[in-house]
Amino acid sequence: MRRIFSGIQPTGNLHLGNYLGAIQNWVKLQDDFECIYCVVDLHAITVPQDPVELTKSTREVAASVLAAGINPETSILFNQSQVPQHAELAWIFNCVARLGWLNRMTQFKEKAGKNRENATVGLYAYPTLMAADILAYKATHVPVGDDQKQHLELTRDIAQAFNAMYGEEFFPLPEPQILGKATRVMSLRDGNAKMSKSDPSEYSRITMTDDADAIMTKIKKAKTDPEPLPSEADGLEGRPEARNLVSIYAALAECSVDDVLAEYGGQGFGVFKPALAEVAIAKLAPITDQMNVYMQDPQQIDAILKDGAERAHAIAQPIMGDIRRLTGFLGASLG
Ligand code: AQP
Repeated sequence: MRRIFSGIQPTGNLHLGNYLGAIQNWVKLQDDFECIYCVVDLHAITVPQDPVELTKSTREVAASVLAAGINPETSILFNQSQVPQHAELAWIFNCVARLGWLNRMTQFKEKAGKNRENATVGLYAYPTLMAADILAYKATHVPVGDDQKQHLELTRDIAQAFNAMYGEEFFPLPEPQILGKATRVMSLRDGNAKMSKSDPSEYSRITMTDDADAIMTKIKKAKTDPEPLPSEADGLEGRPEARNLVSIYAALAECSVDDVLAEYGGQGFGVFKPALAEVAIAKLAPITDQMNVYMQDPQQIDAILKDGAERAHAIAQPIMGDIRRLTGFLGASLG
């Protein structure tokens, strides 16, 4: 059996990195896999959230995913907190994972920053919840951006440790699927930093709600160096901003970096940036329009998420029943 699970946080407007690193691949995988896609609101509250904004972002993220082409009839789309097995299994995994394993997680170090003592316990335990998200469905494949690779390795470690503790090959070891030409889209302001929803600069990212003017302005303002583009990919070495823009172009146009450089090698950014903006607008504008249609009907979004949650629950509940028995918990869960 091949089952996909992947999630996305409702922590603000989705950006081009989320689209190219995750959602574009989610859409393609629908043809070949049973797919479960989740708006991970339990993950979102690992950092402070305004409750009204969280509800709004949950609907917005669901609308973006639907607008990008997720079919809620063939795939399952829901928000995490509606299915209690995620939190229940995360607790069990908190009692399997070791402090030493979590201490190695680079995302916690980056997000906690210098004020580590003030970070929530939830932010620290984020990877055990992510392991629970995936393994509550015994998912076999997990499409993610490159930034989540380490968490996926931890998920495999947890699955293996659980299987060893309880003497059974209960969980599959899920495979990361790091797909596409832009597995790590970088900030438009700094070619060494990941494009991220939480970057304070609006100009660091293109969001799924940006209109054509905003996309053009942000790309024109993107940081670059004064050299023209090289004709070969080797020439992008040591030029992180140029590499990022060329990779974004290749991912959007669904061609190779070599193809992009064959066309634009020798040209300056004065020519390349408007061309990139046109490709981005052509790709994103129809999605943004469709997203706005969904956003005008929040009840429809809520109904899709509820239906998805019921179907997700129907898969997770019996698996959780088996986990409870293996663990030695008396009685059935009410959740
Ligand atoms: N810059 C990126 N390039 C490629 N893929 C990316 N993803 C995120 N940023 C990039 C992928 O998008 C999926 C959902 O990510 P997420 O929202 O769950 O969390 P995140 O990785 O923490 O994203 P952000 O934008 O950095 O959010 P904040 O700022 O709120 O923490 C994942 O598959 C991820 O790999």
